[in-house]
Amino acid sequence: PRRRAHSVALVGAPLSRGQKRGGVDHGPATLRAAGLVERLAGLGCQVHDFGDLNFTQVPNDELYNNLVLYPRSVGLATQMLADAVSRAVAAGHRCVTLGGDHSLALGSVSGHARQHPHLGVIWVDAHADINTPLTTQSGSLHGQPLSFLLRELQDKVPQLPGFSWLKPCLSASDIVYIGLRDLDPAEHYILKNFDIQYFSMRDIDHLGIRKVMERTFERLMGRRQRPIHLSFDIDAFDPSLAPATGTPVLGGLTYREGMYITEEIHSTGMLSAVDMVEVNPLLGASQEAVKATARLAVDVIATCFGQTREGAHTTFDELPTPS
Ligand code: B3U
Ligand code: MN
Ligand code: MN
Repeated sequence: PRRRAHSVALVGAPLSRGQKRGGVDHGPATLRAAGLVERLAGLGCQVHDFGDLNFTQVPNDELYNNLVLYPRSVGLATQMLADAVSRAVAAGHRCVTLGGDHSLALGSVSGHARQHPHLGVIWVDAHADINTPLTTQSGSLHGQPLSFLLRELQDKVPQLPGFSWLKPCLSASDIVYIGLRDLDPAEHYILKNFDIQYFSMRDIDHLGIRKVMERTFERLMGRRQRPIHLSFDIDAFDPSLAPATGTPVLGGLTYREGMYITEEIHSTGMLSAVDMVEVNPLLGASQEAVKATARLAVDVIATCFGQTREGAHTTFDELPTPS
């Protein structure tokens, strides 16, 4: 018998104000042009493409604290995204958010948690994205979303203009990182001090990706099953595979490690929402580099929804017989 098809909602979130480089707002269009809808449909998914959200830049969006960029624009956009993700999940879809920069996770995780308060987050990234507005060196909000989402950090996070809608919805024990290799000192302090589980690239070298995934699920689902939110930053991959992104860092995931991560997550049956972020079509050295990055991102999403490296017999109920 065929596996029951997933119903997958696509929400485009062309957000770029969480960082400084232009072009990442074309991420959703780039992922669609790489054949995302067709690939998911080919896997037997029912695809509901909700199109792209229409984010407007808030006028006079001055720096917070002389440093943090576009707080009102990011706050408003992620509020809209939270509503869209919450609605999609409530309607029974698995929700895929197409970025856009990683500050969008403020909205996607918040909206997902509105429907599933006990979700667990797997954050695949070269970076920890857990600076507070008081520890950030870049001022970019894509390096900070998890500080706003974590309950344990709330007395360290100031109220930003545009963020009054946001309530922390995660505990430190609800997050596992995979792929880290570029942390700021304050981020390392937070991970250690709040006992947040992470598997750096060194840990992947040491343990192998199989043990990393076993320990990830033990941490998040050892006691009981829960919905999973996968927040996948394409810069987790090695820059040789994913060059078209804003902050590439040497020594990232191989293609096989990336596919293994998403195959295992699919196998849990608990994947409920996915973010695919930081694909920037203006940053590849060539059109080929951009296409390779987009194809890789589509492979990640397709694997989340059942594509396997051993193939699948979705189109055959029986073999043709000679007549
Ligand atoms: N940790 C640095 C760098 C960074 C974070 N996320 C990305 N880059 N993509 C920061 O800006 O907070
Ligand atoms: Mn990120
Ligand atoms: Mn990153």
